[in-house]
Amino acid sequence: MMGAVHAVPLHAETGDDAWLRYAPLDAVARKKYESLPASVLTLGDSPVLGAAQGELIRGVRGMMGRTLREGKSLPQENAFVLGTLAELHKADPALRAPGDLREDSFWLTTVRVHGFACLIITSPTDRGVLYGVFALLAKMARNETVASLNEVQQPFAPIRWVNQWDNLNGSIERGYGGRSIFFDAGSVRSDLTRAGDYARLLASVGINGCAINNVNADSRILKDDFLPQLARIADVFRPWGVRLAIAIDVSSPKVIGGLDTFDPLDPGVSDWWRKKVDEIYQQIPDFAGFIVKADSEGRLGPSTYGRTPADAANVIARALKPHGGLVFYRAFVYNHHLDWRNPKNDRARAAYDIFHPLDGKFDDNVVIQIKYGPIDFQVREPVSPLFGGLRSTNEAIELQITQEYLGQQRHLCFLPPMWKETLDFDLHAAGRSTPVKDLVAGKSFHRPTGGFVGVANVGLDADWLGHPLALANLYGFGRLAWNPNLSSGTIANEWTRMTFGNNPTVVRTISAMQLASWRIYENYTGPLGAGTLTNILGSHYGPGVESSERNGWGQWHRADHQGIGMDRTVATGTGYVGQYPAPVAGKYESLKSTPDELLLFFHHVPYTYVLHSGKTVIQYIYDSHYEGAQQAQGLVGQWESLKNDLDDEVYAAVLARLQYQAGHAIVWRDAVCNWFLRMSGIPDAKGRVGHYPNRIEAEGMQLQGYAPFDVIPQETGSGGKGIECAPPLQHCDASFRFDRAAGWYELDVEYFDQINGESKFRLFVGNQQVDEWVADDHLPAIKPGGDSSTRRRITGLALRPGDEIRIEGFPDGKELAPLDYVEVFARSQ
Ligand code: GCW
Repeated sequence: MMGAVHAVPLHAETGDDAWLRYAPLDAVARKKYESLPASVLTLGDSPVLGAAQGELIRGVRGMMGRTLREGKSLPQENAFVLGTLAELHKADPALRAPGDLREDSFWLTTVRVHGFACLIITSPTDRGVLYGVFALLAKMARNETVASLNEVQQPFAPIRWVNQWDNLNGSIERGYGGRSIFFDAGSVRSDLTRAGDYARLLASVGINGCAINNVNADSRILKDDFLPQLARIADVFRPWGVRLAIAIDVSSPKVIGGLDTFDPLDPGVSDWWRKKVDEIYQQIPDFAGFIVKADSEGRLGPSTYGRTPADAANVIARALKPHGGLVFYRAFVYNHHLDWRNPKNDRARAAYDIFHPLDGKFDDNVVIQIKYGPIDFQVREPVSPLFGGLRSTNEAIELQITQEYLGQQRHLCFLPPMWKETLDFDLHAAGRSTPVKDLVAGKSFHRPTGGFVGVANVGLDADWLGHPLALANLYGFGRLAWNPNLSSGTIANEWTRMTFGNNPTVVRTISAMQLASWRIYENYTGPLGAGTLTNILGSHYGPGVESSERNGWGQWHRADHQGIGMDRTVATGTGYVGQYPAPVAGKYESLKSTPDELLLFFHHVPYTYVLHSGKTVIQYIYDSHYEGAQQAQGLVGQWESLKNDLDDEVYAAVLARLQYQAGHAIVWRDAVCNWFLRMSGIPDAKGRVGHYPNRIEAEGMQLQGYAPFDVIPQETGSGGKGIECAPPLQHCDASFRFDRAAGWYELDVEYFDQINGESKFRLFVGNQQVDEWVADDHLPAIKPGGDSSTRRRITGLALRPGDEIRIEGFPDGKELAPLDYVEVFARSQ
């Protein structure tokens, strides 16, 4: 079957299979694996073992072009042998695992059984066997050696879950990869193929639980007629060892249960939960548990009855206990009507203030699910002090795979470097070394359970998350949940090899892009711990510096004419710093020892304050934004260098995303810099902010039909203004004369692409049409501004002085062919 293979065809690299492509290996790699067995023997029989065997066959077939023979009895030839330790021991009492293996761990070893060379994949559990198969196939995909294997891998923590924020109508809250793979129009989808594919992806990195619906939960999910539908999802998860969980509304006993209360201390309520849970387990025997968001962002909760989160969690936990289920109670509980005028108020304090006093009051099958930082998934936050504030309570860290505040998968932002900083952070709880990873895994205080939860929000899009490179975040979350000691570099390298193959240039380039991307994003968005500076009242996407202030949401940065930052010190501020154990509190309490990157999270300083780096705060804001925008443009070039090494389709898809990002990074740069220039009155020492010599503002062009309008907020449009072509006009013109030397130029047209229309544009030089495009992207915007501002780049234009450059705009719907400016660069720039 195997003929010599000289050139490996480039296979489509997007699609359902993500990093599980099993693309044919090149001749050298095949040679390496040639002596692997030709048959597979699976001891025992279960859906998970079936999936494990099927995966092994699939992977070997894909990579080696060989179909393994299925054996049923003890090896009569060299074989892969799959089975639990117990089964293996029955078959060959001489086989003993090296030491104690924890649940879900696996052992890969090459031994002789009955005289035949066997590659054994075993574990205390079926699920661990499946993980072992994935690990072996991953090694092959990455061309690693598998000869004389003897390797044990143990998961760092028992809880390795993802949450999906899917609504029953099929939309996904903060989802950017298409509609729900689970729900449509109020019910579970009839075709659950993608749900099964998802479970396979999750299993391949060791994820063992998935909560499928929005934490802003619809209580219908617990209705009797919904449970059989949930059972169908559990069925497609089961072969992959992924247990189903759901988010619930604590008011369900009242809303759908017909009771007149949902008071957790009411016996009728506890009865209701017990019956409901029993009913669930009748249909889903391996049901994993509930996620609870209560007393948060308008959700009802125990505070209605003057009860505590512990009361609410425990009544549900007691119903689940006999069945082995867990309750994840989210610590994301805060008052979003905080009085912003009171300088002592601080949303960051909420989780610790509420949950720390309850430590020890939660049942053993309750897990407090804590976001990594005290605010809300910002580009830079300190570690939540609550991780160190619970010692007699289980906890899990909540990380966000979906890039809600981090570019929504339109911007490249590889998150493992950020997650690692959190996980490795030493909180020094109880006066000793307690890194967050140990705390959440339950190691520091010997808790029965704990671990990692990632909010994934994959959707029906072929690439799951909406950006082919964003899948590295799902992969990376799983890998870190399995082993938080892996480096970000290792994770990037593994993922790239499995997704794009082992070409060293490709691996080096993509890994480097991924590893740089979070800091690039931080550079052109929120500096020095001030928060992402996005529009927090709406999309959470484009720049919206002002939106944080003067409202009750508490994402304040307190920037005014003199300075910026939240004083969270004990001495003069909100006292938040005091929630950390002394060694950490000491560091953050003092300006001098607070690291620059978190300065504005902890302190209010004048714009002229000099950072450890030697720059003033204001100049740092300007410089980092210019640097970030330039780095974003650099990503485009790095990707372009791979043109001949990648599948055309994925090359083009990623290129388009990166070009868009580079343009949007300039929107960010200009909005943030101009806002701070206006606020501080301190000019950019390098003279860039507010000066755009190559820019021709649309409102300054010759207009026919087009009329100027104010962009709101003003800094999200260049010069604060744009132009629009309003009804009844169906077509407008804006033109200007080119007045520079003859030569080759590049021309950037900045326009606004809203979701409520698909305007058309045409660009002319003299009478010649040189470009046309439709503003048909699906950005989260219904008006011109920072969310919708988009760049069209036209390269290689021969221009002469006196040429007329003209843009024709054709409005559509509510999108009035809006334009912001044109920027003309000599080609060498
Ligand atoms: O970040 C905020 C999001 C909400 C989300 C909430 C939460 C599901 O903007 O969309 O609600 O966090 O985590 O509960």
